Amino acid sequence: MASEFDSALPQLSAKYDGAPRLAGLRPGIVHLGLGNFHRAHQAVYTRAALDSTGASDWGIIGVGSRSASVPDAMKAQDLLYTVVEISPEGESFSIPGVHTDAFTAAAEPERVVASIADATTRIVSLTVTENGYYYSPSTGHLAVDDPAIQRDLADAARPATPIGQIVRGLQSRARSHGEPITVLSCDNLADNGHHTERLVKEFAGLLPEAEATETLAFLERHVTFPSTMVDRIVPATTDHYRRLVAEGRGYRDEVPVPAEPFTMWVLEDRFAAGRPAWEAGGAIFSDEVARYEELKVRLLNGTHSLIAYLGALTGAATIPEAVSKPEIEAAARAVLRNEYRPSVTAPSGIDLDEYEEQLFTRWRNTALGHRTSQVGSDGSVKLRQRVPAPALALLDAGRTPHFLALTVAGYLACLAPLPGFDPGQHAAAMVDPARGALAQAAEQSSSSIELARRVLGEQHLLGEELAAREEFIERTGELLDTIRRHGALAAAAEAGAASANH
Ligand code: CS2
Repeated sequence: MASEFDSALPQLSAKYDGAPRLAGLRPGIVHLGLGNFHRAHQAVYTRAALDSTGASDWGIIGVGSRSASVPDAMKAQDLLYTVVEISPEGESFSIPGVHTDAFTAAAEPERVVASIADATTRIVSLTVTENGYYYSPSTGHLAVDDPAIQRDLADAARPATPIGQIVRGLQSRARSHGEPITVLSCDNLADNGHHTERLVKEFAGLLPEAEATETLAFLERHVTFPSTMVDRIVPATTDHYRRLVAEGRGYRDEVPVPAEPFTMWVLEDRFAAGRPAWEAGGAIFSDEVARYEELKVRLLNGTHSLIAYLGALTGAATIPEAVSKPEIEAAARAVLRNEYRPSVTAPSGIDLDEYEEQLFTRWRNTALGHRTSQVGSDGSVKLRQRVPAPALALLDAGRTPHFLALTVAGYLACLAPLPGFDPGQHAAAMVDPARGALAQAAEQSSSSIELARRVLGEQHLLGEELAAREEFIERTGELLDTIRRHGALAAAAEAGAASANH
């Protein structure tokens, strides 16, 4: 990871940066998923909480899933890294300094279990992406047949999936000291607390009978699963951001995290064993988390997906570049206003017109350079959270969700290109667990509509309910055909004309 341009500079370390970590920090949180999002979100709120209260027992043990690059780099930097806040006006730098350890689950699975089981751990939080929950997108239940879940059920000591890790850690807690704990999902899943609770309980229920009974009883009495809404646009780290840190701060940081200035965190205040005073960093404790979450997953994330697919198909490397194309902005406004908005109820105090304008300002942050390939990745799990509920609501009301169908058509054009259609380099860079299955579906299909039927109707990519809505599938197939023949902007115009005629 080391880059040549700054090799003469000192490396970020406690010694170099005047010990920015709080003195005597002790761990209270185990966090699964040491990616950029956690490091620019929960870590920043935690620092504000610790600064404001002087508490020193809410340090975070960061657990990366497979790759050792972030944990290793953090350890080489005394567990420090820089958050680079990027606004059109310039950059600002901060060092959260709240981690007390960092390691990789794949290399030390027993340690994950032991850390969750440790009595000093009172929160286990997760940012493992939509893809890390091992649930079936079509039913919402635990993917029991997935080989990774099967392995975790068979091998108590070395779980590899986050749900397996949590259950094994909680089992060990139940047996050793029985201290309460909170499981805190911070991923973009509707009703993420209940969703996680359901998967954890389903996994626990599959253990041998006596173990299942003991673990489920502990879960019932001593574990809570608050729901959360998390929001901050956090692109991937590149040399560009390493260089900004080198120039702005005069030290080398191998793992800085770029982030937009906007940040939001809304949580249910149901913690079984206390929590940091995250409100000091601006977190909102609310009974309306479900509304905030729906608002965010649909208006922000859903519209983001459409911008990413149309952008990638028209050669845009970044979200700001994509949304600066008038046709893409118009499509984004149409899907947000006419197709996502009807299915959400604004939380008290939120003005939806202002929310929309703020989203466009955030997406236009050119300095941030958030990539279309990043937002377009993992669509098979993300779209399931974003598209079906609002699409079904419109269909039930007798309306055709043209732009939601366009979102799915854009996704299929990028990930399942039919022979002879080249979606371009940004689509090729999208990563998706369903890529193999989608490529196979494309190979077996002789037309766009056949492909849409196969993927949505037979394979239930967007769940069982939408699989039964022929009208939606056909609309997706037609728009996909227009993308193939005339390009993504022509398909956006077609969706716009069809909506206007309604
Ligand atoms: C994006 C999100 O990649 C995606 O799917 O929509 O990562 C988005 O940037 C964040 O949720 C913003 O909070």
